[in-house]
Amino acid sequence: MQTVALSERKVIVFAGLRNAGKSSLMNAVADQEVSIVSPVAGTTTDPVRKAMEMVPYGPVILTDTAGLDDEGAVGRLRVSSAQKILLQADLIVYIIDGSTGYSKSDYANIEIIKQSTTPCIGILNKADLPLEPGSNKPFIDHQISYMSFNNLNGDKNALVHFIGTNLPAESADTLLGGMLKRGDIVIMVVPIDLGAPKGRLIKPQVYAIRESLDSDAVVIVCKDKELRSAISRLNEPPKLIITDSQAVMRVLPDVPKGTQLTTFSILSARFKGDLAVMVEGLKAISELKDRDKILIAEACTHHEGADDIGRVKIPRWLTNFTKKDLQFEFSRGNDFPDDVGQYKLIVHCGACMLTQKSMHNRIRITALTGTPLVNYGVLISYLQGAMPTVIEPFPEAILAWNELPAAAAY
Ligand SMILES: Nc1nc2c(ncn2[C@@H]2O[C@H](COP(=O)(O)OP(=O)(O)OP(=O)(O)O)[C@@H](O)[C@H]2O)c(=O)[nH]1
Ligand code: SF4
Ligand SMILES: [Mg+2]
Repeated sequence: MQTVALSERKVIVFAGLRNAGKSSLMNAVADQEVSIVSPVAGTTTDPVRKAMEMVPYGPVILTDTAGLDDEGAVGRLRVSSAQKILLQADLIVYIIDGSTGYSKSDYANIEIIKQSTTPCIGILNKADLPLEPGSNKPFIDHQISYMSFNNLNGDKNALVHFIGTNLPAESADTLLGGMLKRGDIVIMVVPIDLGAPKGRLIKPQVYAIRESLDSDAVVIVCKDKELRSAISRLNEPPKLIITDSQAVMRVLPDVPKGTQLTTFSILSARFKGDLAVMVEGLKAISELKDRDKILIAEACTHHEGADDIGRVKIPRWLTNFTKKDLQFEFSRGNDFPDDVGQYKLIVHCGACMLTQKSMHNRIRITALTGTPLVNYGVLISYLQGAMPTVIEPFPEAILAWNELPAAAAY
């Protein structure tokens, strides 16, 4: 059976107040007891996730959350965690207990969700019980499409259909986004050094190979020291060379005239994030001062090697480049801080484990505070002097580069 990476699945989040029936609904969609259901308010504390194929709507991750009205010091932490999960949603299913009616807090939550960019649908739950008149008001007032349901004998197929048909359409974007056509030759440079994961390729490399094959392009994969020999055996120059960021300067002298060059990280910045925003973020580097705080954000946890890219190399390179006494802080996994405004620069990882939606939300939160954001690849190419060569295939990034102040554009 083909497995689908978690980051490629649509994230459906069940949200609402305590006891609304969020866990019961998630179980109804999953058709199994994934999350604990009980009459005790506040049963679900940490998010509960279930990956499934929602036939015929595609691969999804169902996510149950703590009630948005949880109380006390720990309760408030749960609410904050649930709110972070909402930011990652491709679709929010907001549940109101129709037997008790909506509360002010339901109304306010739906108002906030409606102002965000995340699609939301409603469920008026416990429809087997007498419904409180006007329970649907928050949905009606905010033009949220909703259905009534009950977990005792409600039609589960109708529930799945309602959710499935409201999932946002597949993003048309891909890593290579129309860069290749039939017969083009693309060379991928994949250094197999100590930093490379044992026995496998990283996700952007795998996706780039697959997308090139889908475009009927010819793919050659080699290490940096074999690049010159690979090119010399071709009858025509390759259309595109994609390299690991850390090998870009070794690759650059071998790139034939007329061949485009970019890096896997630049492609990820464009696919998962916003390449122009990240190029614009480079302007912060020439403005950094002693004791400025910089956040290095990694979207997953992994074992930290002695020369870890995020923990060790990037702080070292940035310090050497700026010659400033910078203060580095680190975040991992879901722990992206709320108060990003305190940082002079955010350096984000390639986000291969994040959904496009989650990364866009991080960019949006950061942009609201005016904090510059770059990713590892954009930063590394910049520090190595490979800009703007590696962004030349992307006009929106070149435009951003041309608008950088002179001090930042080398
Ligand atoms: N009558 C009726 N009871 C329901 C229905 N859905 C859920 N319940 C009951 O409502 C209570 C709360 O259900 P949960 O699914 O645990 O609610 P929740 O929103 O996950 O609650 P927390 O995890 O505490 O935030 C349980 O006793 C369920 O059996 C329904 O459609 N009809
Ligand atoms: S790029 Fe980010 S999400 Fe991907 S493996 Fe590295 S730290 Fe994890
Ligand atoms: Mg629950």
